[in-house]
Amino acid sequence: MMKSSRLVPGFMVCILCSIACLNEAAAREDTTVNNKPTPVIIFDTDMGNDIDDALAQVMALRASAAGRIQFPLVTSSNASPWAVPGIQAILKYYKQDSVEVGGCAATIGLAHGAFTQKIAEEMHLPASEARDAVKLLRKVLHEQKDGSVRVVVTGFSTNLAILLDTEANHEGDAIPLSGKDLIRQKVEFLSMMAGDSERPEFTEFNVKENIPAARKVLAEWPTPVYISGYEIGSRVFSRGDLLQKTLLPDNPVWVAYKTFFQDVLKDKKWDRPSWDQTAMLWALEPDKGHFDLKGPGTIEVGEKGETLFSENRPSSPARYFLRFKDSLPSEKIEEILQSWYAEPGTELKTGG
Ligand SMILES: [Ca+2]
Repeated sequence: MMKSSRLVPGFMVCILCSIACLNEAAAREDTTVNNKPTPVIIFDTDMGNDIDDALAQVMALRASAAGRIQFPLVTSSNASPWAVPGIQAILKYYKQDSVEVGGCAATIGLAHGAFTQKIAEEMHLPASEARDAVKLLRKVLHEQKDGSVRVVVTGFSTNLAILLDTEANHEGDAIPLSGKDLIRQKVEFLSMMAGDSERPEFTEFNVKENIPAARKVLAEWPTPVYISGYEIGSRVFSRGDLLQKTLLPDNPVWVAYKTFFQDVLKDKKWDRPSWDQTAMLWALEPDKGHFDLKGPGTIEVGEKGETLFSENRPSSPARYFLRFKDSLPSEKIEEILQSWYAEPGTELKTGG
């Protein structure tokens, strides 16, 4: 059952002001800054295993709709046949179904499809066995301006590890660069939800489900890598009662959110950590100072999937863990994230 408590009106006003500020800021930032190309977000997600991926996708869609980024591609690391149509259902609702979607290149790791199947079927989208994520990653990277792409991975590193190993003219694609050279040329940085910077012995889910892939990406990815560890997202919550007021009832993200809590978690408290959204926030606004950084350094993946940070042996390029700033504790990050989710017009649902 949905919680019946209502928001404090002042808090709601604050959120709605934040939404307005976000839209105004988007308009201001629409123009190219410092002659740098508009950032391009490529989102690689295990959509279907947890609900935070869906909210991270909403953030990219809203930034794209405001002209702040380009958003040409989502790839799945969840091998469920419902992952791709689930992602497409959200794109369709947000009227951005020209975004390409690639299916997981290998069947590795947990592949839940509970909420993705529901939202796909409601949108009359069929299951998909496509395994074309790496093919699409190469094609879309090749099409972008040099240094413009920010890759956000909020699931397993499966697709990115395979991409790293591709040769020039992979499967006859006529792209004259290896995967590693393509990344080096096109990608500004990688933002990952993975690991834990406070508990080196902890084996975080995204790493544990494909340890060799995470190890390969952290060792070989030829750009800076920023990691939002378990300890960041687990202190920042998405709130069911707030989402119910700020997402329209037919929004597949809201349908997915309800389905996840009712059918998967079977939990009556509809609040969930924001692991994936914090990684997306960093990719969307790296210059806004939302987080401090631990690093640069090396992050190695241990035998059981531990993420071992070493500041004394800096790698080139650098790896960083995000850290909370004293001036922006988890509650403040939570407010910032909520301002990204709310649909225009949802103030009508709040009753003032
Ligand atoms: Ca995820």
